[in-house]
Amino acid sequence: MIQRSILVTTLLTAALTGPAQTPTLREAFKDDFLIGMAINTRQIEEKDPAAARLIQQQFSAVTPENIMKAEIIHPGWDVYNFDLADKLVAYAQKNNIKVNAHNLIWHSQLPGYVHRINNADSLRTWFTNHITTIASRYDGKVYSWDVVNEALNEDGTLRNSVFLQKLGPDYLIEAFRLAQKAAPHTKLYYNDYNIEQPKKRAGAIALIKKIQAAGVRVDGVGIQGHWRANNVPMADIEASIREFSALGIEVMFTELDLGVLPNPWDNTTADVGQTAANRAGMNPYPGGLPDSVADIQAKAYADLFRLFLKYKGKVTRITFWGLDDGMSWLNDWPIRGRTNYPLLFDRNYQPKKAYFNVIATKQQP
Ligand code: 9MR
Repeated sequence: MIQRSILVTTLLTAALTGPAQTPTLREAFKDDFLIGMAINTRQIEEKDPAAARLIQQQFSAVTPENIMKAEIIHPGWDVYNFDLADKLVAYAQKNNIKVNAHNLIWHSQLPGYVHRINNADSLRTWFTNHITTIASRYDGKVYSWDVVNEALNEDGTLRNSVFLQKLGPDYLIEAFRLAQKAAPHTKLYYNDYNIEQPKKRAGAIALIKKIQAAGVRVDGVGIQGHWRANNVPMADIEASIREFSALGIEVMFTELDLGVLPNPWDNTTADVGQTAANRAGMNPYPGGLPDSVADIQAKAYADLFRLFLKYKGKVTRITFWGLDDGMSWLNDWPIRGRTNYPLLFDRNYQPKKAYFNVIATKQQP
């Protein structure tokens, strides 16, 4: 009897001091910044009740991982497929979650017919119709747009995309001008990876200044944040927050994940066009995340959140690129079929050590 009551007391104490008492991400950071995640089709359709509950409890913002990209939302010259995006807007309204729409102009995941347009006038017509039709439909329904995604090379010059080739360098100003007209109530952002790195950052700053100088609205910049847990460029990230916010715009971390697997290259990229073959040693943790690696990741996430809190007000949103480790794109990129662990929730939707460390940055800043 005595033993049983000790057990009950122990369980009760665990319940009170354990995860049940831990605030959720959206609660913990409610006075600091939005906390977002990249949402996929199954999650928008609430096919999995456990995932639906977790998203609703933990996140104050969502970014559609794929369904608002041109290839899905605008599959033919005159054909738009708004079904899933409309569902997403309804889902977000119901759950009091903000939508960052992703994205209007990106060289990747373009539908095939766009690649076959070979004269500049037709591409300009497509560009104008695409931005105007989609941005106006969701004005006032989504909170923000990634207007242009990944327009820069690593050296800060403009990527040689179909848009640069056919429309010239001012296509970026034009994209924001069209978005501003079509979506006057929606925040407009430029989004890219590695723009915390000095050369690419300088290119992004020049680009934003050029848009501003043209009298066109740009409200913020999204630094994607696909980094490795053992190598997060903290000094570059801090310099970027300062330099971008000095332009009078919001700074966001829009696709955060901290991978733990070996890099097949010696550079860092998030270019989905670059892939690598599998080879021995490239998938070291198929059976589970070792504690020593979980500790490195948890510390890296905590260091990052302490930095984000230092700049709250300038940093306005942190979005994770996925809900749980099982869903992450990093299981299949740059090498297919690996087992990665980049997020705060494990494959069973349980919070990881990194999650508790992130929350603790609020409790012991
Ligand atoms: O996570 C997305 C993955 O499901 C898609 O297959 C991929 C295709 O291009 O795009 C991924 O998301 C990318 C995002 O839209 C832009 N930045 C890089 C992201 C990871 O590749």
